[in-house]
Amino acid sequence: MKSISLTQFLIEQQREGRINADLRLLIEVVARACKRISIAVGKGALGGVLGSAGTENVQGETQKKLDVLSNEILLEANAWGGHLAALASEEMDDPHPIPDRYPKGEYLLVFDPLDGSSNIDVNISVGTIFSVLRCPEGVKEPDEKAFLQPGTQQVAAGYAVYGSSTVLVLTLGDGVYQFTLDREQGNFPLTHAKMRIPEDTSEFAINMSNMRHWEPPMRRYIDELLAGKTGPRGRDFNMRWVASMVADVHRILTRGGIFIYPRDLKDPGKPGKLRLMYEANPMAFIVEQAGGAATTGRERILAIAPAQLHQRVPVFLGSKNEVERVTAYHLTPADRADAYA
Ligand code: P6P
Repeated sequence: MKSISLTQFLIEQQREGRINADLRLLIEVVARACKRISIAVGKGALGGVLGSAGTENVQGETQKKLDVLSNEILLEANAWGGHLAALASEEMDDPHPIPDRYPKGEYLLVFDPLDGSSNIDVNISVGTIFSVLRCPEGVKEPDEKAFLQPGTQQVAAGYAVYGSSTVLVLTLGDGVYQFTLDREQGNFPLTHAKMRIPEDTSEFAINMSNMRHWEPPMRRYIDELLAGKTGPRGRDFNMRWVASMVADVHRILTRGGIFIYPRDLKDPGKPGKLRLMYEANPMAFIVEQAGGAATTGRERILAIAPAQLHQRVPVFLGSKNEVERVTAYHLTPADRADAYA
């Protein structure tokens, strides 16, 4: 059966009253920006955009040239359409206003323009993550406070993975859809509809080098997985870690698994590495829409009331039964550690 394009999918969603014209335009503009980023990333060393930009972002991380370029592509693509009130990005300290020469719209777009960018120079998949919120009623000049809404307020979320193929994964609140870039036509045909994450899995994703810094429930959970057939789980597990959240999450969306970036005691003041507004929230929305679960180990990610635009949280997401198990371990008082055997 001939698949429909992203444009036709969005028009049908609008006809069904699920989205309005501005949100349709927003998604199409972001998809076109992701296509441009895919082209830039795909040039690799030939594009003259590998390596460091010689600058740091608000996270104190060295920016890659492609981080800066991807951010600029998304800002430029979203400036003129009249669908946004403001934008915010991992790469910018503060929200970015829509230039006065253009009309403003009702939506806020917050994004990580190039997630996993430390992998660019070694040709490992990277991606773009985005989240769409409504601008609060009556707010004409949205500041950081306008963005500080719990993840349950998202009207859309998605990511692109620039890998062996370029895929765009999207939820509008009624299931998860995957579109694959047709490089000859330049469009995004729908290739997977209503994606579901298996509730059980034997595959986990975590950076094991931080093990000595983990909290006890985290140690317990991973030790049990590593014990495999000989341990309390009674079966062997497999491990993957791409160090690009988009790539790990896309694998989990496609075949199941659990992705974990826990808080660790290496830096007790830091609640985790990943950022709530433009990594954890959009991915949690997508994962829950696909039948998975997403917590901080102690609470549902989408329920968190954000305090800062760039705040970090621990992330446990993926196959529902595994996320529930490891969350239960974190919520079980230490003296009853065997309670969830
Ligand atoms: P580590 C990439 O920098 C990122 O933000 C996520 O995409 C990825 O999951 C994580 O950090 C990798 O972190 O500590 O393993 O390099």
